[in-house]
Amino acid sequence: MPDYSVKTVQTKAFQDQRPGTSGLRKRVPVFKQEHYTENFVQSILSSIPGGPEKSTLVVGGDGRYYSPEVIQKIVQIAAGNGVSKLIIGRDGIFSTPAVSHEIRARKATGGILLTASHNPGGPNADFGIKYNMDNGGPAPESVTEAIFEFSKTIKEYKLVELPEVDLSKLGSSKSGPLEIEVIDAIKPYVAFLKEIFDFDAIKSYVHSPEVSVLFDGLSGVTGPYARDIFVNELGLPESSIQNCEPSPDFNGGHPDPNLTYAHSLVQVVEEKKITFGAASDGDGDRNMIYGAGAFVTPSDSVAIIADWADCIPYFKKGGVKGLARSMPTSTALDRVAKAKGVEHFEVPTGWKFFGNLMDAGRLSICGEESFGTGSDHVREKDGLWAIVAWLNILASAHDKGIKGIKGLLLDHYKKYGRTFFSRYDYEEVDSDAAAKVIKELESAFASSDFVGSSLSATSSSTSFKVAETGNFTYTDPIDKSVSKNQGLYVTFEDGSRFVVRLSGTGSQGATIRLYVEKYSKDEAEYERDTQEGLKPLIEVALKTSKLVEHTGRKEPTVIT
Ligand code: VG1
Ligand code: CO
Repeated sequence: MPDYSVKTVQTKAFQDQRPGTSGLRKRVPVFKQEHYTENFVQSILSSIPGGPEKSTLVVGGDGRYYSPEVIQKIVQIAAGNGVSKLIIGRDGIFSTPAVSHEIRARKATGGILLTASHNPGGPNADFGIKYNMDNGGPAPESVTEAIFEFSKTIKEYKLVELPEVDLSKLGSSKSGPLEIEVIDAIKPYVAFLKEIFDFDAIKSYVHSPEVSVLFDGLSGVTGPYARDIFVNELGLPESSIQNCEPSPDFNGGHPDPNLTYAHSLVQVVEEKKITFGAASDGDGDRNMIYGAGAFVTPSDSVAIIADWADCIPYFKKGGVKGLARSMPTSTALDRVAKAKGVEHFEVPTGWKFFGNLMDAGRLSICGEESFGTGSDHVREKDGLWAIVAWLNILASAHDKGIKGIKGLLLDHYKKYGRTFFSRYDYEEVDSDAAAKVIKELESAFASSDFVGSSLSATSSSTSFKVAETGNFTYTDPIDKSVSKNQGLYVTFEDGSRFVVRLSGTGSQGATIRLYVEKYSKDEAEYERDTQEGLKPLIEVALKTSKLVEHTGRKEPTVIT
């Protein structure tokens, strides 16, 4: 008889296991330290509201380097903590939105997601672990803080020594006290998308002669999902998808769908004049929409999806209850909410802040400027959902004589005006230098004559009059929890603004994010280059924060 008794392992606590914007993200060698991963898994299980006993957890991730080993650890520690059942994606492959859906569909207690999202993978790159709740959404701050508190003083963890689980074999089995079900994580999710969208309309649209499609999985988790959607369901050729084999190190790439990192997509789209190109990130929750000569900013994307929601069966049936965006995301969505007469919300950065509003039936569609778009069909942002939503909308627009991505963008600008938006990222900046930038702005805000003063850009003889400044604080309208220090903002009298905040997902040093936004109702600007349109504002933001002086960085690492 094998020994299935629970063993208690003595450990030492680590002080650096505070989950960030989206889970705990560190370099693989950090997670490989003795007890490090086990401590964090135990801290998660011990922080599950209601306890881990008799729980059912969904487990999976983007298949990045070190995932198989961590899944085996989770199996043992789950068994040691009285978890009843684990539902695991075959080979550990499970996109973040599909985990969210599975938790909801199976009424599971929660889920453990193994991903560092768009961060590179590999032996010296990033790994990540995050916990999602029974609503399918990322744990709220109250739970992530409980996990952190537990991790700081943990003295022991519990496990049952079990034989290695074969993750390639579908089906249920008993592993000691634990039931394990290895499932096909692709099919239920794709079936769900087919309920949400009008696949017949999409199918006829993508087969019309002037339309061509290219999806790039960036060697992340969405590859098998995309093959099922584009090739099997929509009947497109294999050549309509690329980089669709999940790879533990994303084939040496950076699985972040933006113009810088998704160059494999951008290049082919431009070369072949593809009308609809799209990509998603490592774990499948982000998306980029990009056709030949037409890039959609994520802030515009969510506004357009909201504006056209009626052509999507899911919203035709259930209606659009409310709209929301993260604070740094452009205000394009607010104008749609106003036109539609629905509530709109501004929440801090991070998807966890949308969940309560959705659960309360007050939010249907939301987005973040960081290539995150989604709805209340799950409780995570959802890359493939957004991509299929765009196809559904383009099909409907096509019938109304609006052609392609560019046609849709111009139509939107004519109706609402255009919001120019850009984000400058300064990655792996020295932490002290980053702190100085924040201090610089805080002291500017503290001076009594800053509001009302004019900040001028020498490059274009434009000046901006400061209307309001602050450090964003959010009070959740549902549970009244308060989140402070969510980003410094300066709003100008013409409605432009800039925002500065520090990233909560980086794994090394500090990353400064600078967000700039300008609104225009001048038709002459609708086809203007974004960076050109924002130049004076960027100059003013850099001058006010003394960012170049403090960090020594003349240029950002990435511009989106
Ligand atoms: C970034 C983005 C944020 C997003 C988060 C997780 O966070 O700015 O909008 O929700 O990543 O996305 P931060 O704290 O680094 O700015 V993902 O695709 O990594 O789950
Ligand atoms: Co992601």
